[in-house]
Amino acid sequence: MFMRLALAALVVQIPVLAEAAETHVVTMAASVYHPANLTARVGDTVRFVNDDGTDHGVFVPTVDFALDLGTQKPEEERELTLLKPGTFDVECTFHEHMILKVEVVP
Ligand SMILES: [Cu+2]
Repeated sequence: MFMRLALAALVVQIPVLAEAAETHVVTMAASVYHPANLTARVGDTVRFVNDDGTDHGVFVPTVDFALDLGTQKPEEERELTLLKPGTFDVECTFHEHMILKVEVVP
């Protein structure tokens, strides 16, 4: 009986222990990022999917998070792993109105 309870406790704990990093999909379509705001955890990945008929980009001007994933052609995907907490903006190098706000929590 005790053994069975102990096993049950183990099974219940597994989902907590296995809280794995997530992949958040952000699409580029009709020249907007969707969603436009994203909250994610350190270790998560953001996958940018160009579902549009035109080129887009992922450019981060925010100090300490700066990067440029380059030109993303229609149907191309790029991934960005979130390495530290904080907030930063993603802009498209081709369309200045395209903005994604990302909050990375510990
Ligand atoms: Cu764009």
